[in-house]
Amino acid sequence: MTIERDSTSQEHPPKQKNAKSHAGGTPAVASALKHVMKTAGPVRGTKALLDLNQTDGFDCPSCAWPDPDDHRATSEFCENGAKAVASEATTRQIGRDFFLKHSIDELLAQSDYWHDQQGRITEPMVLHDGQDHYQPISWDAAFKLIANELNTLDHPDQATFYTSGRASNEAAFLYQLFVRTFGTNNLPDCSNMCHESSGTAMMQSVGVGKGTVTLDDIYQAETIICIGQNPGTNHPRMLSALEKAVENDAQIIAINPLKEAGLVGFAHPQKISGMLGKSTRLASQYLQVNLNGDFALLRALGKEILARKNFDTSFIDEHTQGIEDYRRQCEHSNWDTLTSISGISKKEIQQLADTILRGERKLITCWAMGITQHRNAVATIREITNIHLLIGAIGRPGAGLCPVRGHSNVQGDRTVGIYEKMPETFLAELDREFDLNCPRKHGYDTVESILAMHDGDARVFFALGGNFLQASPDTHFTGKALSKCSLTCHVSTKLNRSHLVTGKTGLILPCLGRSERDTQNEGDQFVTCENSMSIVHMSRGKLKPSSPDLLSEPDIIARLAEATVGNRERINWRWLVGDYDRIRDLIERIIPGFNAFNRRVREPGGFYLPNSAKQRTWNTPSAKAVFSAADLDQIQVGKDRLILQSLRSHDQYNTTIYGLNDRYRGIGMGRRIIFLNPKDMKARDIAPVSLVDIISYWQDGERKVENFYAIPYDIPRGTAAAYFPEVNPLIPLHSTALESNTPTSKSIEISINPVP
Ligand SMILES: Nc1nc2c(c(=O)[nH]1)N[C@H]1C(S)=C(S)[C@@H](COP(=O)(O)OP(=O)(O)OC[C@H]3O[C@@H](n4cnc5c(=O)[nH]c(N)nc54)[C@H](O)[C@@H]3O)O[C@H]1N2
Ligand SMILES: Nc1nc2c(c(=O)[nH]1)N[C@H]1C(S)=C(S)[C@@H](COP(=O)(O)OP(=O)(O)OC[C@H]3O[C@@H](n4cnc5c(=O)[nH]c(N)nc54)[C@H](O)[C@@H]3O)O[C@H]1N2
Ligand SMILES: [Mo]
Repeated sequence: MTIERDSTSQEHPPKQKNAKSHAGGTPAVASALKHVMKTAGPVRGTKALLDLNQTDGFDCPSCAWPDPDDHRATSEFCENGAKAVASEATTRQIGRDFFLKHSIDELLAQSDYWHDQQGRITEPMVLHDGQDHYQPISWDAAFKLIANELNTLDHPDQATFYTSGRASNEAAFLYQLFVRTFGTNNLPDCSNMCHESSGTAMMQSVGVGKGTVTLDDIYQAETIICIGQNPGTNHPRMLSALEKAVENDAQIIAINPLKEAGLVGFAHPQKISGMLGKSTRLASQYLQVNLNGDFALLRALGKEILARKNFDTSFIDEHTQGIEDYRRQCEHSNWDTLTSISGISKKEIQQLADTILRGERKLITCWAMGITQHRNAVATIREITNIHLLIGAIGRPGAGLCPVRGHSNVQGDRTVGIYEKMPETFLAELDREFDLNCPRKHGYDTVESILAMHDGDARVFFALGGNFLQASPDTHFTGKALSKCSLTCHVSTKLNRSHLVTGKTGLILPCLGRSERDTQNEGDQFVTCENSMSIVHMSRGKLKPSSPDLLSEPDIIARLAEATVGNRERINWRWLVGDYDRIRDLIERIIPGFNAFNRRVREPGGFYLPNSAKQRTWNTPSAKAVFSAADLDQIQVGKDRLILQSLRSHDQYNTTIYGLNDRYRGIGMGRRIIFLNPKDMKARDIAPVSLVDIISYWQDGERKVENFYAIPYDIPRGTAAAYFPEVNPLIPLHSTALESNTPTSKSIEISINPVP
């Protein structure tokens, strides 16, 4: 079985043009409309766009950046949000005929791009042991099959239940309730591969695992650092907020090994000036840091601030602990080491210090995967916090920490219990409310789930959304792990590679998408999501469901729960999903901050969940915010090796490939490419756009992917970049961030060999 088919069917070299100097503008509008009209058609497409991100419409499934509290434009979405909606609202469909026509092997030979192009899955499908085609199965039979598998395990811990971050609060709450009633905490999620490092670090430093700022803070900030993040592609609506901040005299600092167009400048696609191609300059200082050089850069910045004695003594005295150890670390570190590791000169770091120390020192730091997916990610995020603590830039207007979340409800899923290590207070509340005896043993996270499946310790894999095979590290190993299961089951909207590498039995349970009307016993329902700034708000789909046989995610979970664990005195699963207000009432009873949930979420725009660090209350053991004094810990690679990061192109949503271009980076018609520094290419005799194989190294041996086009690019020497998920086969399963166990998708030791 070959599972590592290229993500695209690329036989021709990609086209390379100059990278763009700003994001947005008319090309963004044109690209958005093209995708929507082509895939969803004028009627369905236009309706979807008019509802997108409106207070009474549905939440954009593309990212977790918040919508303005007031003054929403009729087009409160971005190019990439429109592509996500087009992909979901497509009029194309696949059902029994499609699966009868295409065998598993045929489907495996197609690219991820092709898979997404086929359309929405319309009915439940099963792949029986030994068969090479999926067949239709009734919903009842599907639930019976899963319940039977689950109930014949020796122990509930032999099943693992993944969640991708699109699930609503209602679906996620019900899901974790079912899983814990069944008897396990095996609730891995995409967050394990995403912002886990942020949550881990922030809990240690400031006692809360979420960002502490609102959009108003962004507008009021004097300095905004965007580090390890590419908002022009992944959070395009953030650019409007940054533009507004710049108009209010904020300085934006970009810290990124690549010159990303969206950080350099922005032409607002919904403003006349933007349409005419006039762009606002965003970053006033662009630091092209070495890959994984951020810790050294931040340590140097702290050293500089301490040397200037320009810190906030009263904040430090009243609110923090540990400054002495941190100061010692800064004093002992040496400028030459810090500048050579970071690749940023002392002068540039001093200029950065000048910027953040001006005015009232209202600093916000925004970060994403460029920080969280390294071995030292947790320590680096604590180092970001150190800078904020030094100048008291947290818990006051215009200042704070802003981990920019990926999936639109990944933060909400955590809030309502999707976590393999939920705290005792939460579990005790579940026990009390539902008269349960929730397991206390921590469950498997994503990497541990893969290992458990591989070792035969987990035998049933269930996924609420996502594309586990392609999103996980070490695609080959993960594929083997999944195929050792007795049952793998996916609740999905679209076909993906995870459906094709199954356990003995494979199931696909097709569900409604965000944009679609969800009708239950008591009428049409809405769901709720929590965005990156802790605003809980409603999302109501209005499009006609793409097939009458689809069920909503909450309904699927309720039926599965009923079939597996049955109703209990205090849980009537099917009754709960008759009206999602009933599920929200339960969330209100269990989770702090949700008081009057059903009333408040109906107010336009929703409501903020409380954030202790924003109030300068520190839920740490010492009740203080904690300075971190970690040792400098830098990835080292062998001679002639490079460090590779895997990132997103402009035409994809994680593993869903919308198209083959990466417009801002100047790449056309290709994904199987590797960006390299021209000098590194020359030193290896690699010609531009020639083919190379990439080999990665880890203690357990080598991994290889073949036939990537080498693209000369403005990237620090000794580093490389290629697209996720094409290079996931290179990421060793055991190469994870310390403390958060997040795969190190941004630092992979590699070498490249020209293809003879
Ligand atoms: N259109 C679209 N939107 C999305 C997604 C999508 O795939 N497509 N995915 C969603 C999800 S789940 C997430 S988590 C977010 C991801 O959003 P991002 O984190 O912006 O996504 P990546 O493409 O992984 O980009 C990582 C950025 O970090 C930089 N970087 C890499 N290594 C380092 C480093 O060592 N130091 C520094 N300073 N920078 C580094 C890279 O050059 C790149 O600019 O986006 C969300 N939104
Ligand atoms: N190398 C590398 N690997 C990475 C990363 C990286 O930067 N580099 N990033 C990591 C990150 S940040 C993340 S978040 C993960 C993402 O991991 P996942 O969340 O598992 O992956 P997605 O690609 O977002 O999932 C796409 C699938 O979700 C299904 N889907 C879409 N909408 C819905 C819906 O409404 N309901 C349901 N039930 N299903 C739906 C569709 O079938 C689609 O095929 O990947 C991680 N993997
Ligand atoms: Mo993510």
